[in-house]
Amino acid sequence: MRTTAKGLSMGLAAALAVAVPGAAAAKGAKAEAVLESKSGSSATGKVTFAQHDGKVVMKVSVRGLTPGSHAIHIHEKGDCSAADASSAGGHWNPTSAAHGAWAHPPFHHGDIGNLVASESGKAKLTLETDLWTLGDGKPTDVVGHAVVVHANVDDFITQPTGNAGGRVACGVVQADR
Ligand SMILES: [Cu+2]
Repeated sequence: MRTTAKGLSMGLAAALAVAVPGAAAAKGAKAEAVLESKSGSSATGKVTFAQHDGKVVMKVSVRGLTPGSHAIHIHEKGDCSAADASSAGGHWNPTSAAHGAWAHPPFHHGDIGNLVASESGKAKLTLETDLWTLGDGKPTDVVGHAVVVHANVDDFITQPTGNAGGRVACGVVQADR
C-alpha cells in the first residue's frame, strides 16, 4: 500500500484522505521534520504535516527547551548541517512579504510564531492553514524547507528576523514515503 500511495497525485491523495480518514492513501499528503539540537542546546522534537481538504495541519512537539517563549519559523533552505543551523538561511518567504505575526499581514509564509515551553522544557503547537501545500512543488510547498526553533522570542517587528536570537533546533521537512 505504501508504494501505491506514493504514486498517487497530491490531488487524488487529498481527496481520498477526506473520504477515508486515516487510510493508507493519505500517506502521499504527509510530511515530517525531525528536529535536532543546534548551537549547543539540548532541544529536540518532531513536526508533522498533513494535508486534507485544501488545508495543511502542522503539529509541533519539542522538548529540552529553556522554559518560556521561543520563536519557531520555517526557513528557506532544507539544510540543517551547520552547528548553528545558519545553513537553513533566512525565513521561507515566497511572497516577499515583510516579517510579522502569523495571520496578521504582512508576514512570511514561514512566520509560525512562538512556542511556549513549560518549566520542564516541553512545548506543543498546532496550526492549520490554507497558505501551505505539501509535496506539489509549488511556491507554497513546505517540503524541502527547514523548521527552526530559536533561543529567544519573536517580537514580530524586527526585520527580517523578529530578533529571535540563535537557532537551537532544526529539521528538514521531508515528504513521508
Ligand atoms: Cu527563524
